[in-house]
Amino acid sequence: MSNSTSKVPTIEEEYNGAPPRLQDEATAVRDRLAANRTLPARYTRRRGLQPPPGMTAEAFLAAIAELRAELKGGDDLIQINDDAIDLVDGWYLDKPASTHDAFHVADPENLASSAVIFPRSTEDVQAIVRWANRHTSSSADGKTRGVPLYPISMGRNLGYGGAAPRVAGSVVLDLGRNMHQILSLDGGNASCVVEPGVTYFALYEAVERLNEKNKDTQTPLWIDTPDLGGGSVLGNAVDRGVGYTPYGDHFGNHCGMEIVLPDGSLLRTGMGALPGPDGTDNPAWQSFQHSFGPAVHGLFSQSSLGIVVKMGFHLMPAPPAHQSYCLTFPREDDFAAIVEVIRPLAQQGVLGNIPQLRHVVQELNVTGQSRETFRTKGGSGPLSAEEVHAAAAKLPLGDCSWVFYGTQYGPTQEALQNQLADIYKKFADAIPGTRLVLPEDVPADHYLHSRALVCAGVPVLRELDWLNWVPNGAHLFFSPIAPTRGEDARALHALIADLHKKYQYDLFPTLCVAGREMHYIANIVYDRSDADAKRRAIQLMREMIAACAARGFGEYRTHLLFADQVARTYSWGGQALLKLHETIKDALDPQGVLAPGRNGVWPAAYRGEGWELGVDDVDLNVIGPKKK
Ligand code: EUG
Repeated sequence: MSNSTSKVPTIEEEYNGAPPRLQDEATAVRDRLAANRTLPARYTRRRGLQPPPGMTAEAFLAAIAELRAELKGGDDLIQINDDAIDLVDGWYLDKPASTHDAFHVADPENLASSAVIFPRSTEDVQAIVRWANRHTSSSADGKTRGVPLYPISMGRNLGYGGAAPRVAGSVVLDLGRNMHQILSLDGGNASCVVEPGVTYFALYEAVERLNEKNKDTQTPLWIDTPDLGGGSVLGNAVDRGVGYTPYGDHFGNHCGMEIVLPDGSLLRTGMGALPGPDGTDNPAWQSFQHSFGPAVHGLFSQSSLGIVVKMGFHLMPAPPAHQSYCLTFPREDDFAAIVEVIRPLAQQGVLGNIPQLRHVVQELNVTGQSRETFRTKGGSGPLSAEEVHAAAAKLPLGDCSWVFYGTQYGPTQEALQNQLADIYKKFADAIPGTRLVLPEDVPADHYLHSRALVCAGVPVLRELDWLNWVPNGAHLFFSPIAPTRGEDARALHALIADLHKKYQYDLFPTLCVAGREMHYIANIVYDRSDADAKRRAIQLMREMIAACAARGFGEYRTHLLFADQVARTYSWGGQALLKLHETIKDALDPQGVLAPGRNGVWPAAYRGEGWELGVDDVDLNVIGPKKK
């Protein structure tokens, strides 16, 4: 619980806590966010317990009582979200509200769950899935469906829906609380196996201990972390999240999963499908991602086809030397040229990692100060370009328009200096006014130091500072993919910038640029207490999704409430992809118990009732089937 007089617990005290090295920083970040909150810390429910759709509260509570008896776990294993359980947004390192979306974009009760279950084991998860299939109700047109379950790992998918289920009244399976063991850490194979509740913070600490133990005999290992370290390693990977070392493709670097299928049976992917001798795990389970026959592992990422309870990952042997740096570019319209320089460098493997290209406005918000701190011209709404540049001029990087944050890895510092000189020259030749900035050139609290840690696999908390931009800060990510090409970059950026202007939002573009594609991440930061700001954020998302799709740009991931719209933009061949997703969903989960609606895929027992939210759905305070 947030309590501004107490320290954030450490990871030794609570599995969801902060690493000891970041305890004071975490406490300060939390208290700063709390000071910017004008909303009450908790909201009382107005709608009371929301049972699963089609089930009465009585039938639901009777089913829960049966499960409670079956699990023999006592009261700690199941929380019923009735009037006794307030909605608490909390903050990032609290166990984020598994009652609703802590970063609600509409009424927080619109995505409220009916109950939260905290399974202790794979067997518990199997029992819960079988229970959900036994307790059926009827859809409006008479189709049989089970209790909707919504599995989360840490529930920290903030900006994409957090811990909230897509169908209000679903039962959240909070896997993290009781399933947070690192099941294996194999220095020789450079791999690990984790449960859903293992955070980047926790895995980092464990790998550091292993490195210390083996320091005389083995190259140290790195993990790969996204921008924030509190998330689940497994959860982020199944959502196809991104990190910044050479192992930054999290799903791509997984190796082997154990999965509870929607009928409660168990599956192992990869070499784990072949039993090891005498009941052991297959010796190559964390060595080879594939098995034999049609590949199925992809079916379990961004999906509702199974609950991943164990997942293996490769770990990167630390390079002897690494060097982070930034390059600054003076003009707004240098953007396309920057992207053109990155493409060949990334394709040739000259760039060491997935760099971030950020607009200079992020130099402002990552200081953790509010927008009003930088306002000089009066008024309200987004800062003007003049205000942004005037403020940037006073910050360590000075005035510029774009900042490239890169990292090189290599055998020696000398080799890295040569690489840096080559990279700088490529940019400077194409873009007049390019400047190179090294960590020693900026103060200790500059963001470059935080990036340098992330790019060396050290998880941090720094990116939360964005949220102070407005009071009650929350955010939504808009995350389209575009080819790494100047003209596409320019077109995409123009579409997004125009719509931000129309809906009066500051535009915060961060691009993660690879050799052939780039993830354009626009972070929409809004005030959770401001109903008008929320409505504008929703309209902005809806119009960006539609306008980008019309130009061929589609999202790699999205918030729950926009998933239907995004899924339906992938419409080639008469919605061939969505049709296949539905066919597979119906075959594996005929009663639709697992995460109905997740990523836009609705089970047969929900289709045709009007659950899907489309471009015109802007009022999201109450969501549910629309009468046809
Ligand atoms: C970020 C990157 C992401 C994402 C959300 C946020 C980075 C923000 C590449 O994917 O999905 C600074």
